[in-house]
Amino acid sequence: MTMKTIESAKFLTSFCDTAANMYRLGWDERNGGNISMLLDENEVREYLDTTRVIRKIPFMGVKAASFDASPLAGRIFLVTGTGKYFKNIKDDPKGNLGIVRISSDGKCAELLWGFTGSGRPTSEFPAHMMSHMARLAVDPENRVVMHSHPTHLLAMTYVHPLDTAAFTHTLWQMGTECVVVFPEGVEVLPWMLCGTDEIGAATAEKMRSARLVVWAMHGIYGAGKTLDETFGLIETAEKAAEIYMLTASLPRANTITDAQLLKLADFFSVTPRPGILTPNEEHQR
Ligand code: 2HA
Ligand code: ZN
Repeated sequence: MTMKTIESAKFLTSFCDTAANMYRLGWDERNGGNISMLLDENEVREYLDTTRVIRKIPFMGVKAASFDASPLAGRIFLVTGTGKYFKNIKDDPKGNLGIVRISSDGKCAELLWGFTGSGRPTSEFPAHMMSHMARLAVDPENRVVMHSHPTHLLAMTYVHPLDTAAFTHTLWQMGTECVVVFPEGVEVLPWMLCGTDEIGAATAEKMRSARLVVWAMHGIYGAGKTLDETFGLIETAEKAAEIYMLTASLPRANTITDAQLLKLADFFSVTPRPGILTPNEEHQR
């Protein structure tokens, strides 16, 4: 049986297009950011002999005792490489991306395609795998985890209180669609050392209640069913943060009130995260 060339696979071309868009928007300077996407095994088999493992790659930055990817054993992911630049992904997918399967003992990644030379998955692979496990537990259709450094969200973490309720409330106020796009709000983590299983576990814990997790003074994690959903979530939060940064130092003459945000949620049939909006309150925060 002749196989189709993987470079033409929709899952690969849309992944490359998404990375190119993220780069274009300035979210992924140098080797900043990383994406992982759960693939459908039957679809992968149209392009690859999945019995052929190129090499086995141990997970980096994790303590074997506290990191267990075995719930994902056998699952196949398309993932960006460590040290690779988003700028270069579209022109050289095979050198910058890899398709890996989580080994049956959950201890390493089996390379099926890509990472030419000695490439390996992103340093944030533990955070990605833990986030996939957390999201799959609440949404079996979740496939994408995405990390990047969107400029205005990052700026906002330097000047805005970092608690989840206050951060969410401000973002919801900064654009009419925000409460509809991410009604569960955004979770916020304090600054932590990246690339470790500690930040991975903390991110995954927050991912149980939200698809967006802000890493203070670093960036954001997003999760969703598709590349478009996940990209769109980050894009919407980033746009709101941009409006905030454009207006935070100016006297606020107008705002969207809590009553109006509740009206929006009601009209679009979404349930805003409890504890953030106060009916009848004219928030001018
Ligand atoms: O992959 O963004 O957080 C580079 C990063 C690490
Ligand atoms: Zn980062």
